[in-house]
Amino acid sequence: MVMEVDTPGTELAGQAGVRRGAHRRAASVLASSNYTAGASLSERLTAVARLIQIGSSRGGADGFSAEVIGDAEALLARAGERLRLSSHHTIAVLAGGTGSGKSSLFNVLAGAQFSPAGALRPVTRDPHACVWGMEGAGPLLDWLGIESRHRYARSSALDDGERALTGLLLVDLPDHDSVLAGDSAEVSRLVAQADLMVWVLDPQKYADAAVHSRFLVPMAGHSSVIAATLNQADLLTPEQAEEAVADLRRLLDAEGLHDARVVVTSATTGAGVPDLRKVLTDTVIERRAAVQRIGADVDALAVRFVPYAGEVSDVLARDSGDEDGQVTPTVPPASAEALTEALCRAAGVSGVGKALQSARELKAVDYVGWPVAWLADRMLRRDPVRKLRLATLWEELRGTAAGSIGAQQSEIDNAITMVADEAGRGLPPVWQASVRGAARSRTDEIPGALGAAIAQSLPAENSVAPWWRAVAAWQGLLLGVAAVCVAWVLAIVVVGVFHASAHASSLLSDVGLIPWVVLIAAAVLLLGWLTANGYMTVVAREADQERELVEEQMRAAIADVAQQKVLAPVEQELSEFARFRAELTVARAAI
Ligand SMILES: Nc1nc2c(ncn2[C@@H]2O[C@H](COP(=O)(O)OP(=O)(O)OP(=O)(O)O)[C@@H](O)[C@H]2O)c(=O)[nH]1
Ligand SMILES: [Mg+2]
Repeated sequence: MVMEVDTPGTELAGQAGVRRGAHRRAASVLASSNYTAGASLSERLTAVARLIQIGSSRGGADGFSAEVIGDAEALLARAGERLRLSSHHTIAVLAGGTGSGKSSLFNVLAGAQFSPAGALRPVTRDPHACVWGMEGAGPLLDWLGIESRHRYARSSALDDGERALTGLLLVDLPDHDSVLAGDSAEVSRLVAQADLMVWVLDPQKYADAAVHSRFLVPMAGHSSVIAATLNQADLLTPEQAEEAVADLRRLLDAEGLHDARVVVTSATTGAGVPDLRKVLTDTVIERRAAVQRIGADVDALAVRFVPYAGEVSDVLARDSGDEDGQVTPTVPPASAEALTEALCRAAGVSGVGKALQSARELKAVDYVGWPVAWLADRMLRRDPVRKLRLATLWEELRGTAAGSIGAQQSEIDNAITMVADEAGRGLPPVWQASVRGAARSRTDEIPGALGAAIAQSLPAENSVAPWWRAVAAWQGLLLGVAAVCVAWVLAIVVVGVFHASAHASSLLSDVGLIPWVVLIAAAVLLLGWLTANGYMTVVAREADQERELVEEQMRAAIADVAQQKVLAPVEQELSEFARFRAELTVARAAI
């Protein structure tokens, strides 16, 4: 039977509350498959594989339970093998306590005394199998580990009633009591490998807590792969049998096994055996038991992943978030900004900016400054100090760029911790831990990256602006004029006092010129001072603008460092979390 797929009006398209994304993907798989439930199952198994992949790289004390991951891997392996092996066969096991009549029923169904039954307990030590339609069953029997001498076939002489059972692989198991006595591995394995579990219960022990808690309860939700037969009914009066069945039904319902079929049989008289045969026939004809069984296992397993996905209600919330009902947590912008700020502080951005500004101003003084002032500086031996200051400033700048910010490591650490805490807020502990890990994954690279960020933003050298040179020429000219004036005055004084030359030009002998010349000199020097002051203001403003610009560039480069070294790994982890939830939703969403 092929179910119609995702067309308006079909049950699938109309189903409310199932993820649309899952629908679409499931639909595309369904469209290419003959097995409706199988296709859905394969998508769910793929999701389980992704859950394993996500979970296994996040183990450890705070991480995913190794047991859950291991069980998931075992389930995948088992499902893969079962689906790869004959899909034409349905594996049904007869399980239950010793003496309940498993072997007797097996023989009645098989129509021959294949598996010895008896009064000595326990009788059946090895599983026996009977196959209706042997073709292709060999590998399946190998997989189940049934010994050749315990394999029987009903391939010939199938009458009409038997033909309906073609494809059945019925297994008579050892009792589950010896399971509890320690010989458990084989029965547990076979119960896990079965597509349909038929629990053979006797009137005395049908409420056996061991069977219920160990085998039945974990299958709640997929009770279609479970049937129970109350055997030895010939030992009960009809009323007693009715009462026992009602009681068993109540028990199964309380365990969530509403769909588990219950029949009443007697292997001795054959009463009820046709009902049991019908349960088997229905299952075989449907050919979905294998798929349903694995689906039940995926259900049980997926629930164990839920604690790693946060609130169950969130996982199932389909009305919020994006189209697929998934919410991808993000790093709060305020935390990202705080991180950039902290990295800027750690890298000393404002210090670098100020140093650059000072270096510029100090350098400009040589060109734009008032020559008299720096002459005075030089004479007062202040100049070397300034030069030295300039050199060290530039070295400091380059030093910062080379990444010498080790002293600020704690500030970086604190900022990263804050980002990780904010980004992981409200997430399950395993993801909080992994977000923290992701945030720290590239911490070692940060100091170097900060240095590089600063280096790339800084000008290559403490260069000289062309206009500084023009001003320097102008200042030189003014200084020259002032010097000429001083020389002139000196000349007049010399000529006047020593009458050095009677023929001296009036320009050199006219004492009356001195005040004028002094005035010119003063004016020129004043002009130089004003020029220096004016242009130094311009230099200061330009240096300030450059500082702002460079700081902005440094901030941008450092924001990039924050993004690459901290935020990107965190965002990657958050999207892994979202992916985990999406995969879990698929794993849990049976069609
Ligand atoms: N009265 C009655 N006795 C039954 C019935 N089914 C089985 N017995 C008897 O119960 C005893 C045990 O039957 P088995 O079929 O060997 O039981 P089993 O569940 O296979 O037991 P183990 O192999 O030990 O796990 C045998 O003596 C059977 O004859 C039944 O429906 N009615
Ligand atoms: Mg037996």
